[in-house]
Amino acid sequence: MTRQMFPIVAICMACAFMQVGVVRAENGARVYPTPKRFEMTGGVSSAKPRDAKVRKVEGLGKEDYRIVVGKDAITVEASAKTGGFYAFQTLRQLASGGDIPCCTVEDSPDVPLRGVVEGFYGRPWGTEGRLDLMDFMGQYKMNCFIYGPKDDPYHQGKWKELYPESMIADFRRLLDAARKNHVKFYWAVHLGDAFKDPEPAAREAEYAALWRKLDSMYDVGFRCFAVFFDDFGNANAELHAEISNRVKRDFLDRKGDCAPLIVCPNDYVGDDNSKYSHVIGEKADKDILIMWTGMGVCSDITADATAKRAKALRRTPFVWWNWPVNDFVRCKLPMGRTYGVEEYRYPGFVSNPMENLEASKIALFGIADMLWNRHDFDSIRNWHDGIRRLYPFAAKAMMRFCEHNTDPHKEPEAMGGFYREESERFVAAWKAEGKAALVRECEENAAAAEELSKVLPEKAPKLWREIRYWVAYFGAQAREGLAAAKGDADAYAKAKDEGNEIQRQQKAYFQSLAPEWDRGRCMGCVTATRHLQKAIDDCARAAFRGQPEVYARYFPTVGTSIGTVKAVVGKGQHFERGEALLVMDDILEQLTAQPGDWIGMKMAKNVTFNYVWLNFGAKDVVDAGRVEVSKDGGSTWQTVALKMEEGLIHGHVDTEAGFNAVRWINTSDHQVVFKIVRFNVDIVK
Ligand code: LOG
Repeated sequence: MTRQMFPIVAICMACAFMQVGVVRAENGARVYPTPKRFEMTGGVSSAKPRDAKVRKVEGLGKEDYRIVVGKDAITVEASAKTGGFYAFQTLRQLASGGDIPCCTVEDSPDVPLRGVVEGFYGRPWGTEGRLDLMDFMGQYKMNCFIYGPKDDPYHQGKWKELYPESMIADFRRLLDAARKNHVKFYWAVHLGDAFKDPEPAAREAEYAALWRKLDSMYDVGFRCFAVFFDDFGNANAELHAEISNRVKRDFLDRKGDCAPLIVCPNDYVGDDNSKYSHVIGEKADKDILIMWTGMGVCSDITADATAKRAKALRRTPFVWWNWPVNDFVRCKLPMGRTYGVEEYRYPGFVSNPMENLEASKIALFGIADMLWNRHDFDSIRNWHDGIRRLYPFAAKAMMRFCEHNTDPHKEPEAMGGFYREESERFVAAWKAEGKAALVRECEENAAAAEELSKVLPEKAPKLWREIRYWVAYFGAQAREGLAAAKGDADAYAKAKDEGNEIQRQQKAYFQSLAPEWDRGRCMGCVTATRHLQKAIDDCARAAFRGQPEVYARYFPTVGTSIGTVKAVVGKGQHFERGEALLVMDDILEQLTAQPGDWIGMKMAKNVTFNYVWLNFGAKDVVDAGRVEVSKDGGSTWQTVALKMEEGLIHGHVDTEAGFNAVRWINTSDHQVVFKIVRFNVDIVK
């Protein structure tokens, strides 16, 4: 057999091997993603990965490879450069513990397109983040990155405008990094409700703008494209199929060197019950990949639901998995294990992560493994190994932090059942032992928070920048728990105030970084909300029963008659309580109030207010109702006259009156659709 070296593999090996010391796997020879066949043949090799002989062979897929590590030689077989590159990634991990063990490896991926969609709302990752991600993806054999951050105006909104020069230069760097890591870098355009004017001339003008934009991206070097229609009112499946087909036929096919088109439809949720999915499935060309998020926006991905959706779409859906995205609960960090996806022959599968890229890597480490080799995927082992590998200097403390920070939902039962197990070990202990378990958990959590705050700033500065307020809050929460368990009112108040102060600082930090459009979306930070916080609150209520003033000032509540609000507001997390201010966080969901529907807040015990500020952003909503206040926590209400300006209602209420609840009520005879931009009161000192 003729021996052919792939120059690219040789170059990669030379440059990447200089980094070997960085990738210190503490778990011996385990390779991630788990190879399909891995056999130790005994002893260690004297050969180094750079000595590997690479042989081109026929009969293997482009990403497949074989490795034989013998006593004094290493051979690699692959049919294409990507296989060689992946073989090298495997060797690099094998070499991370020093000598390479003698072994044979035979490997190939399950899912053809595996990776990440940058598809969340919030601050896009930026070029440095994406460059770093390209290396991470190469290392863990992910091959598909879709660029579609909701808050890049050139992707959505102002998509007709061309990117400024500086961003073009950044894209070139990114494409280069993607190529080196064998990642297909898709650029997605979000068409929103463009093309809605059915006049042929208007349609053609939209197409002309689209070709101009796509051409400009092609000239930058993009060969992989996607079109998004998600989260807009216009659910016209015929139109979306037509646009998709024209992008494919009149743009991609004519260019001749582009990857198959990926489309995120307007209806991307559910099984075969959606008319839209049947229509787009029937009309869109068969080789267009159509995305789907599962039975809910965030959901487990079952084989049964996939098969049903496939029937409607006339093709297997390309999964857009909304995990570990947190744009709808930016106060939380989902850092739990990867599970809930059933085996299926998906043509592609991408994860939509958090805007906290570094903190998302634990999930991505799991997803990479799951997509490569489903059969040998061990969710728990992967999670532990991922944490050990990414943060070996603080693995135990990180594990504890992650264990308590996994659930992205406020009220998981209302989210189609998709919730992530959180604090499971503690829950079992709490049931069996009660307070003793809480004390033990909180002592260890406090120690973990302290250790992380000592180690991470130096060893993992990028992660630290993202999670430091959560780590601090985790510590304060632990002290709150200890104080509640002891019944120490002073310590409890101190810890609570400390937690509030950390949340305040997190918001200030967030807002210092956030562009104008994002400032209002800040939610502070919370940890271990699903079980641990509830146990702490129960304990506090019991401990301070005779003195409600101790804890009651920390428990304001949202009151409402609107079902969707009931579903999204969790206890206590929805408030920022400053010295003189109580703010209800904005609620991302669009709300509908029928005549008589109301939404309001009730102060904690002994707290009263004297100023109300309510921003709905729209005048017609303000005109449809009025503000009422109550002195008895909402049993009886009285109307107050406030100023109304455009979307705002605000003004003083009598300081002496002792008002402790406030609500807005729809007094019109029609329903109103609205968003709460801001709802706050000034607290009387
Ligand atoms: C958006 C996505 C967002 C995610 C989670 C899709 C296809 N689109 O409900 O941009 O990050 O939910 O909030 C979405 O999932 N829509």
